[in-house]
Amino acid sequence: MSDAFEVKSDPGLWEKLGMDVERFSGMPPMLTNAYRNIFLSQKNRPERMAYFDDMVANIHTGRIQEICDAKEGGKPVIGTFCVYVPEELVVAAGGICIGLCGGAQGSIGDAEKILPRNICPMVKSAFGFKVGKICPYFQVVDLVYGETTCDAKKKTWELLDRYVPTHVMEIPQMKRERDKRLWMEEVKDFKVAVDRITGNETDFEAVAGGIRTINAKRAALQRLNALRHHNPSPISGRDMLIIQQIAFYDEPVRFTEKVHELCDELEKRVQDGVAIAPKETPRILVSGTPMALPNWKLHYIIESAGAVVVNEESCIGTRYYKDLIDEGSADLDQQVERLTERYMKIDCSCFTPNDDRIDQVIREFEASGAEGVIDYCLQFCHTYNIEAVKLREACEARGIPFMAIETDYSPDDVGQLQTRVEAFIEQIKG
Ligand code: BJ8
Repeated sequence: MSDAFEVKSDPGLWEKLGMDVERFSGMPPMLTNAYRNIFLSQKNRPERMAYFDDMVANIHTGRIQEICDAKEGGKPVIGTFCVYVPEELVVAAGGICIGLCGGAQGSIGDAEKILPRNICPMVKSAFGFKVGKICPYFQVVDLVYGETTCDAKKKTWELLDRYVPTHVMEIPQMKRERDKRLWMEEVKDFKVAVDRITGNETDFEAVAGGIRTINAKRAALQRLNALRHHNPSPISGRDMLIIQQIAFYDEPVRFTEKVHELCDELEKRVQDGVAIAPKETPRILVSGTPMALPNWKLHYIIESAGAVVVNEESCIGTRYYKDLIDEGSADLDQQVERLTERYMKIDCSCFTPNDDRIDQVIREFEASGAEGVIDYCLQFCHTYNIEAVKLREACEARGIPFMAIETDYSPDDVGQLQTRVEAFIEQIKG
């Protein structure tokens, strides 16, 4: 399988999208190599990972073509950078929601020609993808929806708007009643903006459909995450990570079906005692900032050091799917209200206070059978970095081994991280 795997190219399609084709042509071979080394080299992977491997192979071709076809059919295509943007409303309008956060080092240089260097790599990577014309997803969206979660993002949107129409939602920073009211108005405005693209107002039935579709997707991911919590784990952390990353660009109904098929296989593996690593393998919960595609750095380091990642408390992880929306609304107003309530449960560190997140990490630590917490913070993300202080205190008070790391996308600190992670795993082994 490993040698047969190839990330596909389609220069004709990329040309039509206005990309820098010559430069982008180097990307599929690089991704092919990385994917073979990091994912396909694993022994005893679940067979149903084949679908997700295929999604990676088609990341710059087949899936892009599907999105182009939908767009030609008048469906809105909206790019987002945060799990606060309510994708239910995009799906309700028949549209497609694509996560555009950047996880690659290759676009950072493009961004740094314009943006300051000392800001979050996720923001720089995404911005660089657009200005360098090296991301087909950025090229295909009708518009992007940013938010005011952190300073790096909210100020970058002002510049991004020069390259692609950029709307901004105001995310409150506290969770009082008045903040919830503000957020509800933002959700309503978002619905209007999406509907404006189609020219039709989405009604109660359509919104109910959007909520059902995305609830089903989140429920499938919950089922999958619960299955990997078995000890020994039937699936590796890096395979879980790639699935959670694909959740941000795949078609949601098909994705849900494929996640359930994988879950069926994992259930069988659990019954038969088939695992990705032996029972005594140290189990790590990773918490913190999201890991956008193709950021696999920390998972690869942890699992290469002989541990297994059993949970991601992250927006590309449980923060994305832990909460569903009540489907029993009587009318559109109630739907919007319930949608708003669900989104206000997201415990991003941009909020103050945000103690719910600390409690959530502890709950997930217990549910996953983890033996240590590695808190992952992208460089210059002040809110997660400072919140790590409280998380450390909560872990230490319970005798939970804890390590905080701050890193970016460059390979420069890999050796140092390997040494630290190996020492942490030794500590867990006692
Ligand atoms: S809800 S975590 S997706 S904001 S890591 S860009 S915060 S400096 S990504 Fe996030 Fe929404 Fe919160 Fe989730 Fe800024 Fe921090 Fe960078 Fe971040």
